[in-house]
Amino acid sequence: MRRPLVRALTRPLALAAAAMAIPLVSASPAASDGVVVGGFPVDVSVSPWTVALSSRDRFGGMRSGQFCGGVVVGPATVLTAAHCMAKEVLGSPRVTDLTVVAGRTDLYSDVGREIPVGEVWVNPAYDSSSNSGDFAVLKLTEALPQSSVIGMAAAGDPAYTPGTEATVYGWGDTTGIGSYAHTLRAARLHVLPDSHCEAAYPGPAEGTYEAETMVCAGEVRGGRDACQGDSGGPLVAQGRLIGLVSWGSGCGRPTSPGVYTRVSDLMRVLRWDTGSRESNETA
Ligand code: 4AZ
Repeated sequence: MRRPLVRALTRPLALAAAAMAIPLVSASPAASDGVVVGGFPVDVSVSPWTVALSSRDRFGGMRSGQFCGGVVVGPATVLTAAHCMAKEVLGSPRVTDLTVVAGRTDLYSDVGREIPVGEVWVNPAYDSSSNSGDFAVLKLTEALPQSSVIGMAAAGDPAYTPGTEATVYGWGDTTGIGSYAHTLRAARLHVLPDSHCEAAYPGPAEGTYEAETMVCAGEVRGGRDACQGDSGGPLVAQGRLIGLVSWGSGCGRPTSPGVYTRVSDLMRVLRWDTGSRESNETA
């Protein structure tokens, strides 16, 4: 089902963005992703960098139109999963009301802010068959406060060390069978050795784990995991962003850990200056 891997692309964001049309592509029904099995409720004030991606036109207004998660990494810069921007998710023709919902714990409420997305840049090296390079950058039309921004863990950061405690956040499926949360939830997990995901996802049938571009996280006994609807949301360790919810086989299964987009690899692709909180794109 998922094929071998691809190359990683090191094109600067500004150039790549200029070269691409950045359409808000389209997609399919709510076949999107969800999060957090085995988690607990949290208020968004404890993780203000966790945002919901929304399109009411496509997903309806009930849960504020939420269909994926996102992470604020600069006042007007949000990361999400590339697969959240796929036409299978957003439908075709593309949605025109893509917004980021910030500061809203309960999607049934109207607390917080809804900020229209101005530009979408999908990693051109994203491979939908292997899920390698699963990230996209959204530029917001209004800035969020610096207090909403989380720092990213660069290559070599100890936060990536297997055994490190990590937390994933989202409004996704809490059961694995389509019970989407309307209030934000979090689950405590651990960074797992790459060998766990290499064993779980050795090849096409279940997907292929690629250590350079992905992070393996979960619990050896299962139970706690991201799930459908959580995609694009944050995996945080030691106060820094290490992953974006990307894929996995089912949710919370003991031998099928969650797979996350590796943030240090994404920083390399974006040529993100670790000394600053905005990408070179804005320089
Ligand atoms: C999904 O479909 C998805 N258990 C996200 C994360 C995981 C599985 C599926 C990991 O978006």
